[in-house]
Amino acid sequence: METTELLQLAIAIVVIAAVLLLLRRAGTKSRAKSAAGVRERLGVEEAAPVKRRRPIREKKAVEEKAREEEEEEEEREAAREEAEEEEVAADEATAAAYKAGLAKTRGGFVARLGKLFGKKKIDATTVDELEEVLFTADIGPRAADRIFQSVKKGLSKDDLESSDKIWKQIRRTSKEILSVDAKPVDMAKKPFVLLVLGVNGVGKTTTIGKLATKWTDEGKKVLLAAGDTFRAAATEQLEEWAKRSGADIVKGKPQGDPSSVIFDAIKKGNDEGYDIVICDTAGRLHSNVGLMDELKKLRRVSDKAMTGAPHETWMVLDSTTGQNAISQAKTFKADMEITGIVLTKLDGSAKGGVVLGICDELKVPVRFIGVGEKKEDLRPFDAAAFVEALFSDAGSTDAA
Ligand SMILES: Nc1nc2c(ncn2[C@@H]2O[C@H](COP(=O)(O)OP(=O)(O)O)[C@@H](O)[C@H]2O)c(=O)[nH]1
Ligand SMILES: [Mg+2]
Repeated sequence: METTELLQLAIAIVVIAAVLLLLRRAGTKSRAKSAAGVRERLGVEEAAPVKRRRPIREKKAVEEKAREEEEEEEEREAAREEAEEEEVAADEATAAAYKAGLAKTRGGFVARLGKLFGKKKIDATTVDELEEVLFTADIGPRAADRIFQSVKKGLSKDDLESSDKIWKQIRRTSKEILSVDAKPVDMAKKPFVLLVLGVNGVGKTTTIGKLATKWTDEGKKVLLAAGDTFRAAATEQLEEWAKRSGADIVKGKPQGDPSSVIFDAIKKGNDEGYDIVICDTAGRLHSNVGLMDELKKLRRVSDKAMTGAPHETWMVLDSTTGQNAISQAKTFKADMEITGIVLTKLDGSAKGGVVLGICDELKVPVRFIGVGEKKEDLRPFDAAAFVEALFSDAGSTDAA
């Protein structure tokens, strides 16, 4: 073949290829057009291509999820608010119980202080009178002096002219005195063994009954040990509390050995999976040397029944006895390890300020306060709530 022929052939091929290409393109376009035409005629919208359908579904799912999360967050918020309201209500109940329990004490030395600072002009004689009121207030001489010095030395001359400033200082120092540095009660041991002691009639058995009620209500398995075998009535009284609270009890023979009752109770507590064993004890007068020996023996026997027991030893003090309660606590503490104080009968006492003296002189934490004879009349001690309630009628109520 000649070159010209070859060239012509090549051109023809290119032209044919170009024509074929053009024809294919036109075909696709007209197919699309006809489909659009049919849709148009039928009045239907073009369905979203498969590729685009998924993002919309995903978008919807994301929106749905966001809405669900928002609703969940709203629910959580509502629950939080409810819990906070309950907390406030619980605090209000505590504050009310403290306030009622300290009414008589407020009528005592706090009212006298109120009269002092209610005067139009506070001057040097007011400060002298403050000293007198504090020292005769059943709060113990050390606590009285500490509060007095904090006012006299801690405030400037100008501040001393303001009753609000003086009240604030009294509040602040009282709270400092009451905030005894102590480890919180560790009830993790099983059983947790609590020994309760104190002189006759201070409220040991009643306090044990209230504690048993509180702890059984919390779902704990509680066992009481009737360690006061000197008086038959004491065991009956504890039995009554056991029945009322749903706790179990280990009793001894009348006039029997208290340490054998406590030994048996701790053993039973250990063997039968009790959470708490509370041991009641007899409390003849603290001047009775025999009692101290007896109590020391109880501690030794407890440790034999379960190494490390008792885990806490609480002394019960009757606030109506005022400074006598401080001297009782001092005598006991000289001989025994005391890890906590329960101060009873605040409701009937004008001498509730004694708790200041107890905390200041003994440096033992007050664990609970008794504000009545009923099972619910036992409150965990709270220094801030105590100070608030004690001085609630007086001057500025700003927290110290
Ligand atoms: N008003 C009041 N009375 C209490 C309180 N605690 C105990 N009592 C009463 O004090 C009396 C002696 O209590 P009790 O538990 O038998 O003292 P115990 O001898 O130490 O065991 C009883 O009449 C109790 O009802 C309290 O917090 N407030
Ligand atoms: Mg008793």
